[in-house]
Amino acid sequence: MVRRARRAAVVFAAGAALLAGSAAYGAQALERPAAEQPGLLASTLRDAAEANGKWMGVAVADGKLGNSTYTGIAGGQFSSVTPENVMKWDTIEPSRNSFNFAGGDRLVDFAQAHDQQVYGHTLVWHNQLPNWVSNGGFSASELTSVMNNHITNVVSHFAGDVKYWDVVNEVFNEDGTLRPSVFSSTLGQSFIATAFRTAHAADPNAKLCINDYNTETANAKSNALYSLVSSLLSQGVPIDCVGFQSHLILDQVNGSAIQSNMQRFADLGLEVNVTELDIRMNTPSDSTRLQRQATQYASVVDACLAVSACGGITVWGVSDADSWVPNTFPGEGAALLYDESYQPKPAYNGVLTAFGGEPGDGGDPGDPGDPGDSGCVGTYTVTSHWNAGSVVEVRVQTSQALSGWTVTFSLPSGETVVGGWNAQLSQSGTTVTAGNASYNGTVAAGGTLSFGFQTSGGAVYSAPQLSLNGSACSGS
Ligand code: 9MR
Repeated sequence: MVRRARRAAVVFAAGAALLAGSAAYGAQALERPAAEQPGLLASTLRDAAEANGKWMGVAVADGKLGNSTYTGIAGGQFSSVTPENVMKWDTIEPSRNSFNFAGGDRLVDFAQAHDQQVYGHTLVWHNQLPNWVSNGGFSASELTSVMNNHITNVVSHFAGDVKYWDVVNEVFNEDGTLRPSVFSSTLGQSFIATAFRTAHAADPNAKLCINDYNTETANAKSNALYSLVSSLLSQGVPIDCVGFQSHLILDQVNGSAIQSNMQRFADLGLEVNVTELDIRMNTPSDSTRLQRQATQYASVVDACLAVSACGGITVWGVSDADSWVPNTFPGEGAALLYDESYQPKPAYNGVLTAFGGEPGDGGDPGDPGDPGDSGCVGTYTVTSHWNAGSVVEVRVQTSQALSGWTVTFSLPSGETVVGGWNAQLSQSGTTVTAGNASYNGTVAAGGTLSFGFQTSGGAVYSAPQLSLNGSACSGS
């Protein structure tokens, strides 16, 4: 019954027996007309950003790198990755002069496999700082040597692989005074210049940034940041960029104020980047707030587009299931571009269209040789069905080369995948995720991937929306 020579590891076991005993009532091809495709997407976020000379980044959680849905989106949609945690001091130098680069190396490997830059985060920060540093009782000269040793080892290890470094992170209080930390209280403000000089010596080619939150618009904190970087520049300190974290709140996003604030830093000759963007709201979300969120995300993209020195935008996590927000602000969340089932939200479209990606069928989605603007053409064919199940074949043509893929779609409630081939299938509620098998993850631009599965619990009689690596496909 299952006619594939090669079968991937199958998560579900019951399929073959069920199929062997079932009657097939004839093949029926169900294809979704292009006109019914919701959210036809012009291209990936990374391609849309790149068309404007910008990069589009995402914070990557080391613990999620085994999840093919997650990696499909992180690798397919973004051109820059920031380690969410694994390059912080507590991970990388947990005890004095003992370095753990494993997580950072994994991220670099991931980036290189997906043709991405790495945005290093972060060398000197009061948070996620091990006790041996914060409570070490070091003299000024000892602490300088501890800090310089950390920076030198980390930056040297990743030299050539990490393009940007957040050298210092969150050094200001909200009122613009220097934040108390072991560094500022032992060394005063001079630790900042020292950190930049040491990082530059370890990798003269890395772009060195200062990063902070609540500095996106003009206020006491961003004014202090402005004074600091002006003074660093006048002393010849090697600083290249300012990162505006941009942990924003729905309905408190002022795109033009963000733009003019970015511009004043750009006018100092610095690159300016949006480094940790999310826009949180009270949860549960609803469609009107998600639409407003999309508009507000777009206004941040517009600000970056309007400032030529804006290098790009990083969002702080792939999906709402990965975000730091609900843990820190109970009752808030829904802050990212993908929902908790890794489906693109209106905000995804907002970012894509702001970068000039164009929803619609630009190409001819009816032509299997032309994936059109959506980047992929999906075909969902029920090759046979009976009272309690069906056999389905899925084909997705891609406009761009893939090194690993994830196809997602929904089944009606009660419909369960019970076996499959040429993909690693899993199901959560009504959402089915099909990740590539070990042997078919590489697909050339214009090529087609295919896999199949059996269902039980009622047959599918209408073809669902297929998404490839997080982007909705048009139908063939
Ligand atoms: O997202 C990060 C979360 O997983 C960590 O638990 C947290 C610990 O401080 O740090 C989060 O990332 C922060 C980033 O490193 C700096 N800016 C604020 C981010 C959100 O807290």
